[in-house]
Amino acid sequence: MPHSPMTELSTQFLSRLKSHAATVEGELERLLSSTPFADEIARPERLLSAMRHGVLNGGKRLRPFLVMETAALLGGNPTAALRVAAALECIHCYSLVHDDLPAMDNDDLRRGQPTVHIAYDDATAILAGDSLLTLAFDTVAAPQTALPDAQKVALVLALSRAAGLGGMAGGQALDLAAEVTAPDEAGIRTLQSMKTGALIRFACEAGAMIADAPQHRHTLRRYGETIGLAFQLADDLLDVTADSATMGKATGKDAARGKGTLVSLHGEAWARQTLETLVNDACALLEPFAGKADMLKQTAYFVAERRN
Ligand code: GRG
Repeated sequence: MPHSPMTELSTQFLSRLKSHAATVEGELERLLSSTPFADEIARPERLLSAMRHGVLNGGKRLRPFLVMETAALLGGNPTAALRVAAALECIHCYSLVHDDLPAMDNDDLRRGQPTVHIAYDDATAILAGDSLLTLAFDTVAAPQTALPDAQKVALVLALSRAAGLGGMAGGQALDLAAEVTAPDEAGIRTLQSMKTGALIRFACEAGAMIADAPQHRHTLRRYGETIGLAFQLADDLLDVTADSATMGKATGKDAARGKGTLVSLHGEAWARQTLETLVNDACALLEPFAGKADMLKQTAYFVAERRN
């Protein structure tokens, strides 16, 4: 990427990504402990174990990183950001657990390990996903999330819109329909912006919401949309070029199913050129924050260049 503002990831970025992931995993451990929360009756052992399998199993923790970094950029409360970050990861993990089910993508491997329905069973995987989705909203709304109620309601609303009918779940429905009738380019872009883009966009907007900085919400939303596009394009490229051992999941599935992607429409060279443009666009959006946004600029590059 010769025109990109950076040609390699700094060790500071990589260690920050790792340390945020560890912090989020600590919070997820607490959320998924065997002790019931107030007003819960009991936590069934097998269901809890399946949820833990679906969540505490590696993963880049990119979405939590974006929540924490965008909040930090604007001086948001880091503890509240951590709670929202963990909530978002619960929704991401639920989507992976359900996506892997036989009725959807029918995958045996995720993050290099057996998928939840393989390690447990289909019904338990469905319930694990359901419970993770609910746990996300519990986490934002709970008293431990130290934000004014109005901010929590706004976050719950934005998260609902990103995850539901008009966001990720709707995008998954369009994706399933695309296996029957191939969408045109506009259709592919819409389904991808919903299925993958919506949660990434929320992750970035959430920082402005946590920091109560509405004047920056639009910029971070556009940054999120831009890196969301880059994330999906990189994913489509990896589906063609990477092996399943590196990815920790099956690859080559889009082509095997004849599923149209922007890479199959325009080719790998176009995809790589577009990725470079998207990274530059994302970094340009962050220019007003100057050096304070270096981590987020590097994130754009990381998303485009990722190997798994
Ligand atoms: C079942 C409602 C429902 C939605 C499923 C997210 C999703 C929608 C399906 C996953 C299929 C897929 C491979 C989508 C491409 C992009 C994507 C979400 C990849 C996985 O995200 P990463 O790379 O995964 O951030 P890790 O494991 O690092 O968290």
